[in-house]
Amino acid sequence: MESNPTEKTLAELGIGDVGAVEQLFADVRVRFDSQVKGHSGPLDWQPMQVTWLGRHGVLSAISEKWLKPAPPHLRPIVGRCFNELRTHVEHGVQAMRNVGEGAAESAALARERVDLSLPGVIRPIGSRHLVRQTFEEIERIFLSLGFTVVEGPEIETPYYNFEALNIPEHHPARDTMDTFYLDLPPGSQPHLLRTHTSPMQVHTMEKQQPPVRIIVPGKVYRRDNPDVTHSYMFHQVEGLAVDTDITFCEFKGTVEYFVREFLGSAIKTRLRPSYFPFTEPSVEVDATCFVCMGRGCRLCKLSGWIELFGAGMVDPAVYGFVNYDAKRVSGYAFGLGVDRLSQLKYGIDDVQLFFQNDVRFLRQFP
Ligand code: FA5
Repeated sequence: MESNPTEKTLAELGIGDVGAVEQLFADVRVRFDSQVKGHSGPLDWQPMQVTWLGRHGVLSAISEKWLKPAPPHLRPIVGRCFNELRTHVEHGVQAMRNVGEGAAESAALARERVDLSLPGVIRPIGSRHLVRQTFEEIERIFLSLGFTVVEGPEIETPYYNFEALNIPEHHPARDTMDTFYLDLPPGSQPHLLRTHTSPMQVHTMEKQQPPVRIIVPGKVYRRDNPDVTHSYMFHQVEGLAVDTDITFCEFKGTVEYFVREFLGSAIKTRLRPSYFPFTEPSVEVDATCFVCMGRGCRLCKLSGWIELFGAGMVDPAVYGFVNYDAKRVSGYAFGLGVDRLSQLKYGIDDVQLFFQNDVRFLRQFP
C-alpha cells in the first residue's frame, strides 16, 4: 500500500530542493482536484472540509510535517506552496459548498412550489344537525312573540324535576318518567338526569317575578326503550308565560300561531283534554295530519290528526312552590318534543336516525 507522504517530513521523504518541493505540492493538489471531481452530492463538501481543512486534516498534517520542520533553505518555498495549496483547497471546498447548497435550495423550491393549476383539496364543511335546525326554527317563532331563551342544568334534584312541579313521591306520574339517578356517595342528596325541561319553570319563577315569557331548549333523559319514536336521550323546548292577565285564549292563540308557523298555514290545531300534574286544565295539542290533510291515513291511524305536544294552564299549586300569588297571576306552559316535531315536519320515520351520525342522512338537510 502506498504510504501517505504527509505522515513524513521532507527529509524522510528525501526532498531536498525547490523543484522536488513544488512537485510534491503539485501532487497533493492533483489528489485534491481528483477528489473534488469524484463528489457531486449536495452535502459532499462537508467530508471534504473535514478531510482537508479540519484539525486533523491534510493541510494541518502538511503544516506539522513539512512546513514547521523544513530546513531553512527550503522554508520560503514550502511556505509559499503551502499558502497556495491552502487557498486552492479553501476555494475548492467553498465552490463545492456553493454548488451543493444551491442544488438543495432548488430542490426545496421545486418541492414547495405551489402549482396553481392543480385542483384544490375539497374539505367537506359540516352542516347544522336537523335537531339543531329545528331548535332554531322553534326559537325564531317564539322570539318573534316576545319570549326569551334560557337554558338550565341537565342534572337536577328530585325537588325541581318532580316535587316543585306538583309531582310528589308517591305520584303515579313519576312512574312514566323514571330515569337515571346519579351514583353518589351514601348520604348525598339524590340527583338525576332531568326527564323534561319543566324544572326550568320552577328555577325561572324562583328567580324572577312576573311577567315571565321564556322558552327552554335542551336535552332530557328517560329510561325509555329505543324505538322509532323513542330515545333515552331526546330534546324538548319548554315554554312558560306567566303574568297578571293571561287567559286560556292567549294560550290557544299562541299555540295555534306556533303550529301554523312551524308546519304551514294549511294546518289546523285542536286541543284534547289531557293530564299533567303541573297544569290545570291540561291538553294535548293535535294538528291536522299533514300527509293526508285530515282525510285519514296510516300515519295518523285514520284519525286525520297527529298529536304534537302537551301543554296547559299552570296549576296554581306550582305557584305555591315559587312564592307567586296564585290569586293574582295566571299563565300557561307547554313542552315540545323537538325530535318528534322534527320527524313530523321532515317526514322522518325513525328517531334513531338523529343519533346515528350517518352522513347519508345528515346530508339531506344541509
Ligand atoms: C312532558 O315532558 C311535559 N313536561 C310537557 C309539558 C310541559 C306539559 C309543560 C305541560 C306543560 P311528555 O312526557 O308528554 O310531557 O313529553 C313531551 C314530549 O316529549 C312528547 O310529546 C314527545 O314528543 C316527546 N317525548 C317523550 N318521550 C320521548 C322519548 N323517549 N323519545 C323522544 N321523544 C319523546
